[in-house]
Amino acid sequence: MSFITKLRENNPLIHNITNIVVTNFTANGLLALGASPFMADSHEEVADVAAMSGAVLINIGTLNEQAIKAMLLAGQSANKHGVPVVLDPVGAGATAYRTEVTHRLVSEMKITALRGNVAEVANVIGEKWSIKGVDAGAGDGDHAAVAIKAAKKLGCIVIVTGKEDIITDGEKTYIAANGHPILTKVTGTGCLLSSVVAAFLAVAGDSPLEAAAEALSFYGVAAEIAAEKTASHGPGSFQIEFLNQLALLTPEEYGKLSRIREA
Ligand code: ATP
Ligand code: TZP
Ligand code: MG
Ligand code: MG
Repeated sequence: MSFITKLRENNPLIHNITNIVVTNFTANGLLALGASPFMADSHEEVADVAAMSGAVLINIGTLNEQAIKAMLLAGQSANKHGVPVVLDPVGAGATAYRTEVTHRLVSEMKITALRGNVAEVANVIGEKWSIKGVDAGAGDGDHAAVAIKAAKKLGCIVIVTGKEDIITDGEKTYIAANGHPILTKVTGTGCLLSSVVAAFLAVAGDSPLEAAAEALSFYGVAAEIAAEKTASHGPGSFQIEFLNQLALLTPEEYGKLSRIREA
């Protein structure tokens, strides 16, 4: 059975501590996919919410000290209860603060999967890669090499996205080639993707790397269909159609269009 089928059958609860830009889009994207989003960031409840969830998503897009404390409480509770944790290190490397907070998060909790653009992932492991705010800067290094190095260093799954997506645990590596450049014209498509990875990890069983790879590929196929359907319109129409396709894309159609390979 594909992971998307399991996800839609199980409707996993996904705890999100995310940024103020993408909260609504993330909740709608998870609902469309077949998961059950729960946005909760009060210190009083995050440990309880993490413990009852299928996975936890931590996203540092709009950081503040209150949020950091909530992230640590949620992540540590998830670790205690065997709940997978996904970290999206938005803008790591853009400011010293973001880099330091990311280092603190990865050292004070066990991350199941790290998902970012190549600049963010490189900066998490102390490698220099230019970054412009929350967007990956120019650079022509080897994305797979950065991902594999990060996975080995952090001891978790690492997902580096861009034109092609790299999904690796440091030993085995998948490359997902679906997707569309218009994704870069809608804010939060990276952030929603990290929550989608969390939803797939919630139903991954013993195969988290394969579930994460399917998450990337499924997301990319949905984007391709949405881009084709709204080709004569702009990013606004694409954003809505993309939500539609996250809900409508069948496992069969996904199977036909998926372009994923082992590196
Ligand atoms: P950034 O801020 O650098 O855009 P991000 O966090 O938004 O980073 P992306 O790397 O843009 O994340 O990835 C989000 C989605 O967009 C992924 O599914 C990825 O495959 C897709 N994507 C990004 N760039 C391209 C591209 N040039 N062609 C096809 N798909 C892309
Ligand atoms: N500023 C802080 S968080 C954020 C912006 C624009 C959203 C970033 O979303 P994504 O998915 O990384 O493009
Ligand atoms: Mg993007
Ligand atoms: Mg991002």
